[in-house]
Amino acid sequence: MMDASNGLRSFEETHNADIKSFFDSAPPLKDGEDIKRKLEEFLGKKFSSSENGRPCRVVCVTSGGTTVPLEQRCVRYIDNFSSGHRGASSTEYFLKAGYAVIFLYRRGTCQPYCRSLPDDPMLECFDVTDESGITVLPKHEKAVGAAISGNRTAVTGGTLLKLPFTTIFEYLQMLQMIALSSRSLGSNALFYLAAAVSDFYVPWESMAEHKIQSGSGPLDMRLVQVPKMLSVLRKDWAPMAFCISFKLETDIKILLEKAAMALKKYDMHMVVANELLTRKEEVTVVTKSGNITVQRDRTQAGADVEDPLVKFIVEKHSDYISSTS
Ligand code: 9Z3
Repeated sequence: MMDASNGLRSFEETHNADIKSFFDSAPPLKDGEDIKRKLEEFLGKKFSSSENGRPCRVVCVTSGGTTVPLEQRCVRYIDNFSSGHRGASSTEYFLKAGYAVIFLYRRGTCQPYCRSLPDDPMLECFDVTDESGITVLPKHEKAVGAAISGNRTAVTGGTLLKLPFTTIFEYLQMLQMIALSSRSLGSNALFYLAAAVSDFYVPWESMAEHKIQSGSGPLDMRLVQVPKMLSVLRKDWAPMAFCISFKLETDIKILLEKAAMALKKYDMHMVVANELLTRKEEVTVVTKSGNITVQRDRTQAGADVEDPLVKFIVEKHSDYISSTS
């Protein structure tokens, strides 16, 4: 739609058009129907259950980085550093706090309850016995036991739903699906957007179909900006949900300023600001009423910054629920 007064499109109209064109041209999710069914089943249980008379709270934790394919039959893609540690550990703390968690994670990144396992657990934690059976090596017994039982209790208990993505196209379509399905939870829904989302992408229709050939000299490629979905998540997809986004910078001097801008621009309830090198030690939670620095407990070996961070968020989410009911 055009602005009748000067024939120019407003910022909002352009933004909405960018979002529409992103979704219209994205390759449809291969297992979209299956994901929808899993979500409905998972959330269906949450609507009907309430603990201690309190309606069930559901958090969508996003985790790991999105890829940007360079070819439709993808051989090469742009990626980012995110390990998924933040999302996986936060998921454990949200489950501990009584939340049901939709863990939207990048395939192959860190998983809840598996953080104390070595890189290749199958090969490093197990051994073959004389009778051709498999045994857990004593030094890994505790970690393997905790991983299996933690994961099983949450998944089979119906409090953890894991949904994997790889590309930016999959991630944003799945986020939209989750947000729309969780609308009816109102303020009991929480979005904790820790995934490192690509800022630029190659639109599907302008992407080479086949593997780009190396013989054709230097590669010129136009990447366009990924439309920011945070404002549409807040305004349209799940307007009652409590929304927390993350801001990552490598230059500490601009971090808080950028986080404050995101808070305002996308109308987030909180923005968690973190710097690449210190992200496991401390974060700053930026809110409309001020900034709070959260640090991991350095007196305790192996303590996570996500422990006090999630406790703080749960408290603020409770205040929000009370203020909206
Ligand atoms: C974060 O800032 C996360 O805390 C990290 C976690 C990705 C740094 P790891 O996975 O690291 O534990 O290795 N995530 C958000 C980054 C992001 O893409 N934010 C967007 C932006 O900065 C806003 S949605 O523009």
